[in-house]
Amino acid sequence: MSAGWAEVAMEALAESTWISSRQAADILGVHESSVKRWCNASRLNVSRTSGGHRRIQFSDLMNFVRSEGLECALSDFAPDEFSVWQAGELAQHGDLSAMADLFFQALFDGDVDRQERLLAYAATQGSTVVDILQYIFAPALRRIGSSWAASTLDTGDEHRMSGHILDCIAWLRRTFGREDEESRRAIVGCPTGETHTIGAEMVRALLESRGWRVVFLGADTPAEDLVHQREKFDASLMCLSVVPPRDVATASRVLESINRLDPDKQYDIVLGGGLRPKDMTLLNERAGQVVEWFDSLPAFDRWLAVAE
Ligand code: B12
Repeated sequence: MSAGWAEVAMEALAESTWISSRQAADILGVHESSVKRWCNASRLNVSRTSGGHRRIQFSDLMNFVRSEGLECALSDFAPDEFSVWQAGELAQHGDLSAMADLFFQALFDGDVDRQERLLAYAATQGSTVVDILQYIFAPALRRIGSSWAASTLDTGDEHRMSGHILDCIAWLRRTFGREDEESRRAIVGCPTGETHTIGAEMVRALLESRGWRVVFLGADTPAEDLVHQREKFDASLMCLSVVPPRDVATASRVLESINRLDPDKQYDIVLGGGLRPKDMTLLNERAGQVVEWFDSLPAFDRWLAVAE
């Protein structure tokens, strides 16, 4: 009885790993006619659906890649190429949740090569820098925070995994950052007392991927220095990250100081992090000017596209 159940389960598993000749061609980066030729020549195992379409077992395709010495981005992910391929298929349709789960596991395992390979693969499947920041890194950070709060990750894991994310942001910057001759300049940092720098690092990577030159000031920067560096580099944008437990009081203090130090300012100030819309209404009333605020990087990216 149980052997029968196992057989059915194995068959169901095998069934779910069949791919079409078109999908095999996409995986290998070749024309579908090549795949059909390899099937017809019995070099690649193939079955037919009742409608006569070719179906290839994913594992047969990977064995074929290895035995023929072909290039294929997925072979670097052995032995779970199939999960990565499935995550990539979803990513192509704008759903990065499966890729985010694989990435979180690679963070937990401390597998730096795999972290970068997953990001590179997501990019080949159409994910942009903004997608990666918002739908892979941000959920991973939230999951790190909640797992740490629930004691399923210890402080060492939290620090180590956050460190990996910072390294991955640096990798994104190296891979996708560009600086044009006429690059606009932005100051990016965190106000006094703020030591959560990852939101600001994400903003830096996003701006650099759009060709901005970023003057990065990092954690805990007094308002005087924000204003001084802005002036020194003639930046047209100042981006500040304010993350809980820092709140509207921190944001309000830094804006009031900037207003006092630089009453005639001609540049945009943009805030992001943990503030809520009602905090922003309060802040804008106090600051006597409209300060832009974003709790998501795609929204900031859309604002930049209009502002540029
Ligand atoms: C990594 C981390 C740390 C690291 C930071 C390392 C570093 N270099 O940044 C360290 C270990 C230093 C740390 C310290 C602390 N942390 Co901490 N930390 C985190 C964690 C896991 C990630 C934070 C993060 O990077 N978020 C950045 C991004 C991903 O999230 P975001 O803020 O939502 O931002 C999004 C948008 O708003 C936007 N954005 C962000 N900034 C900006 C800026 C601009 C201009 C724009 C346009 C957009 C934008 O981009 C993001 C993606 O969409 C969070 C968990 C979590 N839920 O976030 C806890 C968390 C924020 N930390 C917390 C706490 C309590 C602390 C400490 C007080 C712990 C302690 N007892 O010492 C200290 C505080 C330090 C301080 N003085 O401020 C709490 C806050 C709880 C609360 N509501 O008050 C959290 C939520 C963890 C938890 N579950 O309890 N932390």
